[in-house]
Amino acid sequence: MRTAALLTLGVMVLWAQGGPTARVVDGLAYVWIEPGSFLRGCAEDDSECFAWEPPAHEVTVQGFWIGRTEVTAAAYADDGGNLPAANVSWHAARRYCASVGMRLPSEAEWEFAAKSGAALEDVAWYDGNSEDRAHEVAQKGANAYGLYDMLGNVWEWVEDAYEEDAAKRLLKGGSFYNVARDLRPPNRLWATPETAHRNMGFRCAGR
Ligand SMILES: [Ca+2]
Repeated sequence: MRTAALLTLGVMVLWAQGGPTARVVDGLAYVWIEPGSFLRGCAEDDSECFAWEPPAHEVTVQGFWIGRTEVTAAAYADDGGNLPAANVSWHAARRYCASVGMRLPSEAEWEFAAKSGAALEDVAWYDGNSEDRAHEVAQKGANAYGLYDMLGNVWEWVEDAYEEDAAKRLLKGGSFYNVARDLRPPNRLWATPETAHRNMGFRCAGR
């Protein structure tokens, strides 16, 4: 593969044939997700759906960048190394993403990028294996897009408000203290945008 690197204003972009595929912002790697359509929400053959999951419906997303890992404590506050930044409110997560020229992913983008194709045990820290604590990012296997910890470790804020309560914002993916069912990509948690908790973090996205 033909590659070249460009380092400008702290943003490094790696090109493969056809265009950029990965770049580094604020020390964190971002992966380009090609546009596509998928069946979002609770699939008809999924017996584990929760009542708050939207029914399956086809959604098309444009191409976008998304963090290869959750934002780390080192990137967020230069403290805590490769543990995910946690205890971060939706407002603070949004401010951080904006400060590095990115934004929070939409719920649809996040769900599209959460394809796993692997056994949960291989890709996620959750109630069954985490010892009730967050782990350094990228210690488990990557998902089909090369993204780490989309499922489990810390819940991840997305941009969207909860349709049933517009004052709340959504979180995705479950965390180190959730059971396997909670980690299913269509599941969601909602909280006021001021909420901060040790199992809530985020990753950034952009175009
Ligand atoms: Ca996560």
